Amino acid sequence: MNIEKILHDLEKKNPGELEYLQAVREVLESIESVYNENPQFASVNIIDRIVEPDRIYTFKVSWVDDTGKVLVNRGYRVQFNNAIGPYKGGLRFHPSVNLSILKFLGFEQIFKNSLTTLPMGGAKGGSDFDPKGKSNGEIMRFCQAFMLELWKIIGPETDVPAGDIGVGGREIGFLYGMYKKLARENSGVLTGKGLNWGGSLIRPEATGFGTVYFANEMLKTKGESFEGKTVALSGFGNVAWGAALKATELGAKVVTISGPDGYVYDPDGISGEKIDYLLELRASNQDIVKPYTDEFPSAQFHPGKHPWEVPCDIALPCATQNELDKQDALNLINNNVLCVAEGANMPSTPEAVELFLEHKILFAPGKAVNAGGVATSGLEMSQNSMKLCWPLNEVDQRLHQIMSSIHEQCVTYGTGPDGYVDYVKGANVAGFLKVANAMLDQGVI
Ligand code: NDP
Ligand code: 2IT
Repeated sequence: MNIEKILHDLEKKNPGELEYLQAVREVLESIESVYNENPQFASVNIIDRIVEPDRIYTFKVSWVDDTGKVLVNRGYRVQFNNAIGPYKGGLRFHPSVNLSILKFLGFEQIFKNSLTTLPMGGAKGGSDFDPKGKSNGEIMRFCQAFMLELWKIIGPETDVPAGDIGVGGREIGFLYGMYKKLARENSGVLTGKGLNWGGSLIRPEATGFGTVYFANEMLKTKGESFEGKTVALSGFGNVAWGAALKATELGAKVVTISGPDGYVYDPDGISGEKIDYLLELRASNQDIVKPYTDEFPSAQFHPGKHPWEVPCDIALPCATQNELDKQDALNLINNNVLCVAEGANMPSTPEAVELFLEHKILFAPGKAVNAGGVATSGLEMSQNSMKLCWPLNEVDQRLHQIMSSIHEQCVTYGTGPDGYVDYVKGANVAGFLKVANAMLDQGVI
């Protein structure tokens, strides 16, 4: 495999799609040797076929704001690969959304979903719509207008979207309501649904809980645990919230959260009523940083800074792509970080990842660490198909098992001669092999 040639050709075909090219490079570098050792893959050109999405839909979303103004956004769905199951992946509503970001997320989702052990293909979608500051009515009308197009290309056995940045339980409700009306069916077509209408217990917490379960498996390899550890988190959305809850439950102290404008450091720990307060702020669409530091004087706000300068044992980046750069990685390493586990998708830049691996830090990538979210979506799909609802411990136990299995797969394919586990390689190789073999079985289609 000639990685530089493949990337050069891809760049020519997809100019300026930096995040997509970054995600492809990482996977190709990890799988190079296993690909070369298995000539059957090259014989049917798996590489060119796996880096190209099956299809990309873009559509216009017209909607009316509260003042009567008519606005237009762009909607997308990237159906990347369905070799092992129906397309599956979240929807992101954020002004930064573009095709490069959705292609990187859809590409990552192929391997992540493969690792979950469940039959799900890879996809991603969303819009450049900015939910910040919008009223409930505006969010509802936007979601309905978005679904007016999306419903034509999704279905419980074809493509099953869910949430991501800017899309949580409320948005899934509005999207599902409109889908149901248009398609005239009550099926499991979206995951992350409300508990009263087909949702699964633990799905809201699953990505954050799974992140901590995975990090705990990593720590166990060094005879360590969360007990008594200091945790730095970024973001304070769906993923960071679940991670903060579980890390605290396991005896750690979470000392940071962050937003695009800086981070909050609370040396007393962010737990209990503080987390409830943060949730209230988020639900009311308010900025969380200023009110939090007003309410809890022990906390300090560090404008324009990343939380990775705070000394911690465990770092869980849970906000967005490329939020942890080379300097951040150096800060963490100099402060003797024990474990870095990515709750977000691709939050560490390639230079940061290289440093973690070079310094043999316990480091694992998003596609392994945060797979608990989509895995629990898969469990929601199973419950919908069976038309029943599993109790909380059944879902939690299955989530636990899945996270342990993903950890095992990473160890199997990522352990080097000196015993250091390269989780990036492990996750990419394990995720790739299953999908590539499925493509091989199914012929050139
Ligand atoms: P949310 O919208 O719930 O939260 C996102 C958080 O990240 C918010 O606190 C937001 O701050 C912060 N944030 C957004 N952009 C930036 C930025 N440029 N710099 C710093 N902080 C930022 O999203 P999720 O928690 O669902 O998603 C977070 C990450 O986890 C994403 O990478 C997503 O792809 C990934 N993920 C999500 C899963 C899920 O099930 N939801 C599953 C697996 C991965 P503010 O609100 O102030 O803008
Ligand atoms: O990035 C992700 O894995 C998600 N946003 C969750 C996808 C899903 O289908 O639950």
